Amino acid sequence: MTPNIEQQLYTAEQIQVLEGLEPVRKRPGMYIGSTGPRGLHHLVYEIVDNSVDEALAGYCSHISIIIQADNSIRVEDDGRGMPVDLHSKLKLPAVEVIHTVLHAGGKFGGSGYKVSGGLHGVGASVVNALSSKMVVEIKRDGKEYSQTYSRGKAITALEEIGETEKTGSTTTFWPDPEIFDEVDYDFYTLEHRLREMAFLNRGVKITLEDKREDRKKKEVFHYEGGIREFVKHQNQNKQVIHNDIIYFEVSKNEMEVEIAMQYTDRYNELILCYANNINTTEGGTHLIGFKSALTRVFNDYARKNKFLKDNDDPLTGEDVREGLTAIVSVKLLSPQFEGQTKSKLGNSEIRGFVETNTNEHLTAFLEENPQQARIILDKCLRAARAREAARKARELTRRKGVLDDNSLPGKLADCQERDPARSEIFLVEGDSAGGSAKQGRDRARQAILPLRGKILNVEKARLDKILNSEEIKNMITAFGCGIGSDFDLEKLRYHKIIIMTDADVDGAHIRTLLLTFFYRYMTPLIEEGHVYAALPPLYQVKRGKEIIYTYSEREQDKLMEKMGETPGKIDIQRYKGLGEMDFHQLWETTMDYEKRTLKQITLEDVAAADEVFTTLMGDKVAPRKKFIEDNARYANLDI
Ligand code: 0RA
Repeated sequence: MTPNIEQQLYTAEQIQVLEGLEPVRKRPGMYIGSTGPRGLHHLVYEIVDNSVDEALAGYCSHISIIIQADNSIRVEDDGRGMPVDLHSKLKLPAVEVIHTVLHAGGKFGGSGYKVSGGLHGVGASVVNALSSKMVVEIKRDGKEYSQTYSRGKAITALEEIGETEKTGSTTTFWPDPEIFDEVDYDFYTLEHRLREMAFLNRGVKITLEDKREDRKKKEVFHYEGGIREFVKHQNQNKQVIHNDIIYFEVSKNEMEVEIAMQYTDRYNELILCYANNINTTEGGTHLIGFKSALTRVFNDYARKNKFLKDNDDPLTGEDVREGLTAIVSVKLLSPQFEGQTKSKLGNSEIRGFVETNTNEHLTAFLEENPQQARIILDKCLRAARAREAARKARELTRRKGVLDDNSLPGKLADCQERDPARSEIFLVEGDSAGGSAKQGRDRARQAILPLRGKILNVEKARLDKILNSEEIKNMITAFGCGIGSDFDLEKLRYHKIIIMTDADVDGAHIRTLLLTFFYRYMTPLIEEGHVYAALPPLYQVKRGKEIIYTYSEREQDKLMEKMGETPGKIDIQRYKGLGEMDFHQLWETTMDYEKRTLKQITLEDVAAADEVFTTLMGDKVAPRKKFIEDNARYANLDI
């Protein structure tokens, strides 16, 4: 059957719509992940990525990012300037095609080695689609050009606006308030990613400046040492156990691997891996290659140099990674990203490439540096002995039933519900608040586990000791999903784990200890968003029969201001702890599904989290003091 004219027109129109940027505006999440803060910041990375590509091609040395007073973003580079010549088919300047046609990036020949790519090169056109306004200025061939776009379309032609000796590209964009929940950039989020970019692309100078009122600030990221300085940065608050950062870089067959590593006296490992500057948090072939090489090289060296006797068991992967900080960065032509969040590298050729080169260079390092090799090997052997002790401790506790879910701790007041998705558990500071919580709760769906005082700082203990801590054992049994390498999220008995501590320094400390434990030993709990902090009120304000609770100093100030307008006797109570509330008040203010505020704990970034936890929980005092001072003003708002 021949389609009628209406159908034909409809089809033609559809095709046109698909070529433009309408789909991006219709389903922004598909292109930038979300329309929340993450997506908003992602726009910046897309634009910066293009300038980084220009830097990697060897034409650009400085990239400047400015958060302007109106929350628009200006990205300037000193590269060749985007191409302005006419596209042969579309009869439009190349720069216009780059900004108004989806997937236009990389089509204009030339730079060749295209390595970066945020959500993989969707780039400038997507940012244009999601901006109420975008201005691109180009300096090249002695001239200066400008073109303005809005919501995916060019709204001016490309104009010549002057003459210049310089070259480069500048993009300014205003994220569309029709698309984004809130347009407010966070300096620290940008700072973190841009510093990372500067580490990963040594020599490129990236500056970030905040020009907003009361938030003025400027940072420069420029690392001639590249990822060596990245390792140094990650280890700055840790005790390193040997002097040199082990480093190598190999480029062959259109693949590139760069690795930097150094051991600390910690018990946990931090391996950050990247493919084309993208943080592959789910790992992949590069990580597998690196890990296999590591285990093999240390075992070979240990046997050969009699650190291990003939009948000793080999060192495990965990033994040789204890305390390791490493950056694994690969670059390749067509990266394949897999996994749930498209952050797992799939290219099989990379595995052998990384493995072979790590074997070769790490072996050479150990042979050339016997003293440092000895220090690292001693650490591996201690880890192996501790692993054996932990295995015994675990077996013991398992036999006693601590790690099974059929013997719940005595202190736990469990809920009746058996569906984890409908169940929650409150971890409550202190037995007295625990008592009120047990009385006030919704028995059907809320379980209570009181915690006595400070829990063990897992940052300073190995697994065998951790498994002997009463509070920690109670949590493991109550949650039901094991710990460390045995952890199984499927078995989690409550989908909400709610930390309820006093709104004071001790409360914050206990909360941090708990988060450290979850982060190190039950990471998926945080990754999957199961951990929350309850927000108890700071004040109760009574006037006549009216009772109002406030949850921050700011809220309290506002209320006082408002109440000041109408006279009457006001009675203010400041809560020092949860224990001062009776069970009814505790329910009403902090536990009632309808009225409470929960703050979900997210793990935006493993590297940043590792830094914070190390600073707050590790043993160097000066950086901790500085961190607390720097962040004191957020203490009541943020975790
Ligand atoms: C010349 C040719 C090509 C790109 C550029 C210059 C260029 C693009 C951008 C984007 C931001 N800053 C820039 N600086 C230069 C084409 C290269 C290709 O698409 O493969």
